[in-house]
Amino acid sequence: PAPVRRLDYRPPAYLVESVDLTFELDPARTRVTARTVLLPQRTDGEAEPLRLDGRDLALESVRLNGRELGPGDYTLGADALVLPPQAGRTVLDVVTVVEPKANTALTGLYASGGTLLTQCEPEGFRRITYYPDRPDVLAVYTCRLVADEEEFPVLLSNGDRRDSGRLPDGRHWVTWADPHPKPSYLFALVAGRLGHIEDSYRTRSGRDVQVRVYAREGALPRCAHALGAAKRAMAWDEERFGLEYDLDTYTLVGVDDFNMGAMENKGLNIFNSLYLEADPETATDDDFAAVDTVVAHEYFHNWTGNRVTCRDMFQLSLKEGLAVYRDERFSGDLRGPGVQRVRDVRALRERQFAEDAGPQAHPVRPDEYQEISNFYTWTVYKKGSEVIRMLHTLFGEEGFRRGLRLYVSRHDGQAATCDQFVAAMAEANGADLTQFMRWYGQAGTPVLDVEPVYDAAARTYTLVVRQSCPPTPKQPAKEPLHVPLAVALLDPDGRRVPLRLTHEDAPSGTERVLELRQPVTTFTFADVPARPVPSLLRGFSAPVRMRMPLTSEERILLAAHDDDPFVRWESLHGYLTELLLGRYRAGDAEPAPLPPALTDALARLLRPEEPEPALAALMLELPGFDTLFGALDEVDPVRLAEVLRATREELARTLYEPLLECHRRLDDGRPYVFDAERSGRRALKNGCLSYLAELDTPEVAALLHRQYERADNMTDRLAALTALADRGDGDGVLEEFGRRWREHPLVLDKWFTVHARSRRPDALARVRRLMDHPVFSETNPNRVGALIIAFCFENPLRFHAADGSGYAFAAEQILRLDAVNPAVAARLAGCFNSWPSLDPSRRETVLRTLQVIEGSEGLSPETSEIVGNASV
Ligand code: B3K
Ligand code: ZN
Repeated sequence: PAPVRRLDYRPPAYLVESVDLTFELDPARTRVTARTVLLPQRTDGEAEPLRLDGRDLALESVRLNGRELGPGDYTLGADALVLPPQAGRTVLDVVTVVEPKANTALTGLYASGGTLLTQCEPEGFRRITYYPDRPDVLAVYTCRLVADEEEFPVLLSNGDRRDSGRLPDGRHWVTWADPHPKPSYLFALVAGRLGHIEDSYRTRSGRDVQVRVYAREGALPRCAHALGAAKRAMAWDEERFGLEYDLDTYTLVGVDDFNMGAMENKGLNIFNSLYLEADPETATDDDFAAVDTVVAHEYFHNWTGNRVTCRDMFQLSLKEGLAVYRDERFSGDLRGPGVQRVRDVRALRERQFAEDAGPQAHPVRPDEYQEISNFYTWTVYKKGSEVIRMLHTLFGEEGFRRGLRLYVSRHDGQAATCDQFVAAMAEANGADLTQFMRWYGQAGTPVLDVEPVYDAAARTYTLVVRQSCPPTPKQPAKEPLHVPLAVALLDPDGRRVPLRLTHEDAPSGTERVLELRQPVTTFTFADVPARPVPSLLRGFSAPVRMRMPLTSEERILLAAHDDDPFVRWESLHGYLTELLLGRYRAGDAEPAPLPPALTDALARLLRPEEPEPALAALMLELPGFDTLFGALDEVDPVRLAEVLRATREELARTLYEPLLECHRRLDDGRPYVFDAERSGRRALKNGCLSYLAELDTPEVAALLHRQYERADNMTDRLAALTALADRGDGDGVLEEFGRRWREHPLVLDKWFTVHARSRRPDALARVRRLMDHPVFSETNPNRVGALIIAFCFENPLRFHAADGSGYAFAAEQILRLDAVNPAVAARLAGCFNSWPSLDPSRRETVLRTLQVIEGSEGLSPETSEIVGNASV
């Protein structure tokens, strides 16, 4: 199919004044009656045909301005209903029938257990009725839901509840009205037998908002944390940006079958239950934190996404990058900004950098797509957030806030573009961001090569910074970017040096944001009494790879003394990365012993004096497989995984006593509470446990089993289970966990994943067996994610097995799942994106596998696009 191109954008030929929907809900056959009032837009020349999007709909009837139309009056295609041009205000009544129960793609109207619900972003509304399904058509909606009262006591839609009543046949109805004009992708309904918990929130201007969380009755006791998160997010957005909620009710609903994490439908946010349910017994600290982040993310969309929406789907990062930026800041305020920053940077570098270096690389604002649902990517979300963070770095808190306020007030009620967002930022700060806009258009991860020169006689310190960016698909050549580079210089004792550039009269501050615009930029600092240690890219001030010659001593100094948490982490991480890459490159040669300076630095993290255990836990972790993989060519992934494992074991042996001691000290028996301090201590404690599990001593075995048995919370229990899973003595515990949680799919997912990631030689055989487990279901994205996707993405050792069994498994599952849920199959198909960096023999196997998938009949457009890009 021909791709959709950003530059082909044309304003809509018809706008919509209002939409009135009636749903006669039935899991097998739901009738949808839609009255749409349309207004033609072209005053110049001829009016255009009235084209309404629609997919997989049974059309029952069409009336145009009250007159019933026959098949001769319109054209009905596979993806549109086209009527002749209309000159004036047009009232269209369309009746369609859809089959929610048969809809396993989980887009449009579908069933999750006994609940009926919709997912419309990006193009699900066209699977409900014929409509101009594009984000720049904003309309006011009313929605009447009619359903059996027994089966569907709760009937929800956007906006405020207006009216309700009973019908003589046992059905009841509820009418909802949403006063805020919205694009169709923000429409939603939920119908089911659900309970709720609630609280109220008083906005800054004194309005009371009912905040409710709906879920299955049995899940309600686990929803209190999400309800609290919603209120925290509401308060945060008022405090930070002066943005208040705008309806009388704010409703969150959790469902078990959902393609993504959640969806920001106006006033009716719908969540994958994974991001709504959390209690100490069933959820880990990371799960609790994820609930905070995802709830806040959807809430923040109310202004950045809903009140101001996107002109077209190419502008997706306008709302997603911004909502991610806002949820990261929110989470940073909850758990400590430094720790949050390191976690966010780590995720970006492991996932987005890989995406940007592979066959699916695309700009933050893509230029073309075949399937927009494939563009909810790390790049659009996470790199998009980094681009916005750079604006914050350039303008500071106040300047950024001014820019955001201007953007929101100027475009409230509109469908906007990335250009308009950046224009508001520029205008509010009197800045020229023309060059900065390239961050939106240019794919690939830029590289900064930094060359430091210290001149002792002149007491100057010079940084020569060269920027470049590797070619990406369809973008062979790149232009220089506008890059903020945050720097400080440390003296040999780790103290910051006052900064004065040679052309300045006096020093100002000890931390600066330097701005790069040219391919090569030189900064010379004056009055530098001794060779300093540079602390560069502080806070990860730009999403780049930085190469800088630092000695091991300098890295250790930064890791110990820098006051920037990112630089502390990065210095050690860089050191460990070099070490591991060196060991991999050395092949079979006996590795040099670990340098004592490094093991001492790691040991220091385990001492009681370490001020931030959460950061220490992050610093203690070895670089992930994907980070190392991304730095190599012609990789043998099995050998790389083995280097990682062997180094972990060696570290555990070297640091045995300090690891045990740190674990003992932090295992303080206090009852579980989820907060930043306690979860940080648990992270460090369990980091120690995970290293120790590499060793086969009776002491370690006892420790693991004791923690598993005595844990009063899932964080500690899962840590012990994970550590035991690769060991000979782990089987009993694995079995116990599976039995204990067999009624609880979200917890069983953790168990599936432990099996999927296991280093054991029979990991794939066990994954296959678990696909027959009564709780596993190929129609549930969480189950598939926990077992099949986890194996293909997170078990490099077994996925890349030399006999090709992992690749064959992936291909078989992609084809099977594609018929069930193309979005899930397309996600899984991404497991082959890394093939260009594999060794020649695996490369060949992957290419052959991709060809087989590509050549299969009836492949969905979603999966075709991913596989097609990968095999070019
Ligand atoms: N905006 C939704 C994305 C839904 C896309 C489904 N294919 C979730 C979010 O980012 O908030
Ligand atoms: Zn979002």
